[in-house]
Amino acid sequence: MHRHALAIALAAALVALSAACQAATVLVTPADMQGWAEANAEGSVIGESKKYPAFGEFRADSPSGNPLGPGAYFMMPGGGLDFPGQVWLGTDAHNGVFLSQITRLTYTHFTYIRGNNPPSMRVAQPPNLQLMITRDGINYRYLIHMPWGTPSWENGELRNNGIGPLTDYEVWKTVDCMSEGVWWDPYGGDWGGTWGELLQRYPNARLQTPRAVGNTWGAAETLTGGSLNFEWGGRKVTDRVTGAWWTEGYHGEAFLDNFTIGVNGVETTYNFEDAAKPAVIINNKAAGDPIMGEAKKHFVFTVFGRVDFTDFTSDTLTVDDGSGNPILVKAMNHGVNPFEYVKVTGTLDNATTPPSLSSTAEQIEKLESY
Ligand SMILES: [Ca+2]
Repeated sequence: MHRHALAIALAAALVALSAACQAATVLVTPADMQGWAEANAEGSVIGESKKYPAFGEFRADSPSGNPLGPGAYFMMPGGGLDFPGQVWLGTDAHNGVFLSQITRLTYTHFTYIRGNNPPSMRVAQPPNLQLMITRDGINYRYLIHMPWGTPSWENGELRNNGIGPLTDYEVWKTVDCMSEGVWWDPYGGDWGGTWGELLQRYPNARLQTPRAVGNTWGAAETLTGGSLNFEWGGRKVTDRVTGAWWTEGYHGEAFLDNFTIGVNGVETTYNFEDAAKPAVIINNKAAGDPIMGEAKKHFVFTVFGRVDFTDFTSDTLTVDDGSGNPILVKAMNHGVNPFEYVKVTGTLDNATTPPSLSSTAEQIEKLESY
């Protein structure tokens, strides 16, 4: 696309943009955190003056295949064998929600295999979801979800010192915290179990703002001050339940995105990006242009076309604007049918064949006529 055409398209897109929204998808950027907070703590080794910096940041780009790409939240906990570095991204927006009201807890991560000590040893867990709750309005508990590993029981207690399956590294993986992995309750007698078992254990538990901002192990604190956090990097070096916890994120690197929480069936999805991206209208042919490799970091795109039967499922559809250059649209429960004309806005992945657009049902508009 010529620069001139891009400018015209941008102007048109800004008009179209103002008509959109009432979104169940919330854009989270450094300029508008929507209640999320970042925090990190450097790692250290007793007797060493050297520190092991940990950091997290919103990035414009992330590896191909991110359902809400290209931007995402990058996490790097660093090292520090005695006090491992930590990266936190959390919110208190759901304070007061009962666990029994939660109907969905999913997120997507891309975790590099390298890390640990030696570096050839892979990190044991991806960035994981952690919840501060009260079980009765008084007593706090802290719940840590561990997606990876094969849990086993010893003397009625959970053990989970496994690591992720090779197929789960360096690809975008969506974790369903209510059906996968194990919830660990380290402040409640080192118990672990499934989400269903957790609800039986704490039937009246609800998310609760921590007592203080901090990361003291065993205290009702989180480093973001929020009750719902993603945290990566072991805060406790070794635990009798999990084994060597420091291996979880030690010297690891990962991207995090696409967190969805459902409360009584009402779902909110958080899209982590470095900045709000204006929408640009393009024809389908332009989606395959090499310039899109750069442009996709700065814009979302709107395409038009007729839906055909190619790769048609409840979550995917293909649009063709008549140019013979189809675009695959990925949108959960999109609700459109073959032969309908649609206008779709989303994030572009030009590295796929055909190019693909990650979108949502609310970003798809059916057109009366073309
Ligand atoms: Ca994103």
